[in-house]
Amino acid sequence: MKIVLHAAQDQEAWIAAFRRALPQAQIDPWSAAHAAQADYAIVWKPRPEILPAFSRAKAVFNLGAGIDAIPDLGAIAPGIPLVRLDDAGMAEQMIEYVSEAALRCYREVDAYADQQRETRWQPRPRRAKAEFIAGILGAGVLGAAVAGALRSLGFPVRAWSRTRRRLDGVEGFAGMDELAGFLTRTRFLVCLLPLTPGTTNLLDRARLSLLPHGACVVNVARGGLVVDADLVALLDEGHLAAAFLDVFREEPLPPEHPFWHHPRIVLTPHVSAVTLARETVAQIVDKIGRLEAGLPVTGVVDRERGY
Ligand code: NDP
Ligand code: OXD
Repeated sequence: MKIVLHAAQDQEAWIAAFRRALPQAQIDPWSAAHAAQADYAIVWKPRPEILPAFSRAKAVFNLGAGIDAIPDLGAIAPGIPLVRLDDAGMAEQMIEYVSEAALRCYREVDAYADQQRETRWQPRPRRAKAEFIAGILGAGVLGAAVAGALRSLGFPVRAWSRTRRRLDGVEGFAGMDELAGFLTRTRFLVCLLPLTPGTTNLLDRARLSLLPHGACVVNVARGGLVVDADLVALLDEGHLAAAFLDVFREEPLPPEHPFWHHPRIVLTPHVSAVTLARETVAQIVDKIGRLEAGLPVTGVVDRERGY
């Protein structure tokens, strides 16, 4: 079996890890000649000329959950499935990241930190948990996992998706018609949508303004989902209390970007859920085994929907 791997980062380490897991396979870095012979392709942030060369591959695997870094989905021949990571250890990491942010907002950790700086002893009124409604944009692999975790912390949870999802104990909202209703009562908003033409700039001033006064926003999906200037304006005006941002339109975030020094923004460098080598290699190897056996695999991207 011939596999070609092209990764914008850590390519040598990925090749070594797949060689260890599949010693019988020939695994090479991309070249036009290797690609033309490849049974499988494994890519991360491929350059545009890479993908059309996989003319006889049985599948192209993406070393991540989001496929927005693939410049042109049409560049992969129509009969070749594009398979993304589903979970592969990322759900647990997302749960940790979002739960920390939720508890930090709900328990007003930052307000107490301000009081400590002012040497001020002032218990704040206990907030009603029933009013701290968490809303997840996206009810897929990661959104559903985060929704379940926030439920088990005792928060009321709602989730918005393209098609209606039925998740245990979670109020479901679907489609553009129900987005305003979803946002108006959400005090803690988590964005876990893929970046597609249908979701780009979704969280603009008009939509973020629908959140109740004092709401917190977490973006762990992609920077292009949020209009940066609108988010900053609503934080400055006090409509939003805080934002937790892990993803940005441009990464690394340029040093002059206002997010860096905003007092109400907590910023991390795209680490909320990293691609874990062991879990990722195991998942892709398992899927190759299934495809070789003629069995279906999960995580096949629907190119029409774009995710
Ligand atoms: P899934 O494909 O499993 O879930 C996507 C969800 O978004 C689905 O519920 C889908 O609806 C919903 N959705 C898509 N388009 C729309 C739309 N136009 N309107 C309403 N809902 C929509 O993806 P994952 O949960 O695995 O991952 C989500 C995203 O998280 C990834 O695409 C990636 O960008 C990001 N990510 C970020 C990481 C990080 O480190 N920061 C790590 C991993 C992922 P439906 O259920 O109807 O299909
Ligand atoms: C992903 C990511 O999409 O790392 O997997 O952001």
